[in-house]
Amino acid sequence: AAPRVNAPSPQPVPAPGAPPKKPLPPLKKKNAGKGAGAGAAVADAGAGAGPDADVVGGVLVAPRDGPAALLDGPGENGRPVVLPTNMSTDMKRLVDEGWLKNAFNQYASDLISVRRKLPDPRDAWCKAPGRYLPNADLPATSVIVCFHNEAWTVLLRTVHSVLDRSPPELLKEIVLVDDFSDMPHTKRQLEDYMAHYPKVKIVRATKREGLIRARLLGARHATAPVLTYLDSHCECTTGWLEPLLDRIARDPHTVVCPVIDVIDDNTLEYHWRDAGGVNVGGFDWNLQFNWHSVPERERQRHNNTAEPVWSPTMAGGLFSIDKAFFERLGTYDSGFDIWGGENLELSFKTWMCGGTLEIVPCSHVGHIFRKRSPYKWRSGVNVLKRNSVRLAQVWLDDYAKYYYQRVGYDLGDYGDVSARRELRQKLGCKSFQWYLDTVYPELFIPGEAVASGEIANEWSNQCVDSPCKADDMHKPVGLWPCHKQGGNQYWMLSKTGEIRRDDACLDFSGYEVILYPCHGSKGNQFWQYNPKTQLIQHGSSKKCLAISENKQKLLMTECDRRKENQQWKFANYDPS
Ligand code: UD2
Ligand code: MN
Repeated sequence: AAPRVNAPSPQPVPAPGAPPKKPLPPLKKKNAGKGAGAGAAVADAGAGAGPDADVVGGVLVAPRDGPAALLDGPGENGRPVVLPTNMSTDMKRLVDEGWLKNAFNQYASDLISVRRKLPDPRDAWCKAPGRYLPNADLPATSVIVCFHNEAWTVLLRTVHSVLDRSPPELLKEIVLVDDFSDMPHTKRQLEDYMAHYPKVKIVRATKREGLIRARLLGARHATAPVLTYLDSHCECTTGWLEPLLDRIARDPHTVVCPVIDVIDDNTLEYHWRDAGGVNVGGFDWNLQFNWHSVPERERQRHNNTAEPVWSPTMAGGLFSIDKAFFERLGTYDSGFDIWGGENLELSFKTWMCGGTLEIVPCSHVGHIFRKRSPYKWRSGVNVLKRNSVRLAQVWLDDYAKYYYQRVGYDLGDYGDVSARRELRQKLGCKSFQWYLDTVYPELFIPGEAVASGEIANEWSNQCVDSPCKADDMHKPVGLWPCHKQGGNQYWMLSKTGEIRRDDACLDFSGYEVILYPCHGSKGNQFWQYNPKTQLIQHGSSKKCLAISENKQKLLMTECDRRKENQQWKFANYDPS
């Protein structure tokens, strides 16, 4: 089950078996003139792959050049597909089935050409003559796409967008790695279809490997000097590849990511952000990836917002890397299972072992972000935690403890990491301290906190509780029976008086206590804890944090040290 939104969770985050979803960076819609559905294609069920599609060997093959009829088809130019509200029961059933299997609107996707046109989201800076080395001087790449039970049209659209929008001399091959799918179309039908595209190789895992080992399998079949990884629900836009390869040609220690645009999970609309809105990657002490705006010190290194920017981490799915450099870095930890953590592993070691990680605003690739994971994970193991513990054990040095605090110091069985430690040793990589100081100085370090752990009210046995996801921002903070497992009940009191977890701060502006991104200027986010009276007093309002009579709600009230509903134990208080 997906983690609940807006409700406090009794479990420490991340919830086992369900990948916490990345908060999406705020979007700027650029396709003009589109209010509620205006300009959207209202598709009818008969649209299919278009009138001019060829049938080859019983399989629909997309036409070579988008015929005029397709230019205005559903979803063309990245427009949204809006299904009619008065669907027949049969259609509704199909739509529901599509959502169930894929966690996106497969029905809508099936109406869109697998070779639809997209807007060109590039900044003018990107198109200046001579901006990149000539193609003849760029390395060719193998594009590796791993999938486990991907929807047919979505997978094809990924492949076609690569074939159609990559200069042939730069695209050596597409390696499709089937991670032991069982959807019928992933078998013979896929082979028959791809037989018409000689650049596409299909590699099959003989058991479920998970995306990390599937990517390694793909790399073993790749023959180009550069590897480019994409998820199986992507669409590449015009000119996406050259700016990536250009960076690697200039320095093969540079690992590059395109800007990841959002393909709407419901309408498949292509949303893109301009160069000024580009974000870079970070992480929090749950070892979860997150997005940030480009920090000031990085902005100052550039004359134009379209220039490649340094990023502390990558989202994980979409990047290019020099194959030899990837191998020198020891590729991925093959002990990582199914999903998660590999993005931070590669990010940390790229920086710590002599490379650079960049986001290239001239390269845009769309991705369908899903709100839940549609496929099966391993049962009985918290795969993500296991991966994260391996990551922490090898790369975080003394900082690993901040992650362990979050999981209540319960590391579980994480296998053997000695070979990965030797690798780090052998490569002579820098310390995590160096990484934090040099690459990610913005990160809040829990060690600088005055108090940390749960904020418990003994009278009610309730603790302050929130998953602190992007969805929880600007909403009231919750309560939940204290569970002593960290996670959603792990808070820190910073030296400057914030009560925070990572980038989320307790904030009071006169109505309710809400979560708000930390702004660092005290005001509504300034709290004082008195361990003697156990009062938590708010700076600007002078009110105190309390629990309602029915023990269900947090509220702010006139301070009174005799009232049990205002007394809090903030764990590990140490003002020194
Ligand atoms: C993000 C990344 C994803 C990966 C993940 C962390 C982006 C846009 N996406 O999550 O690439 O780095 O974070 O691990 O940056 N797959 C398999 N076998 C499996 C599970 C997944 O082949 O057992 C495939 C899946 O079909 C997809 C890819 O791996 O093509 C990534 O999986 P996802 O789309 O569920 O991950 P996502 O985008 O939530
Ligand atoms: Mn994905």
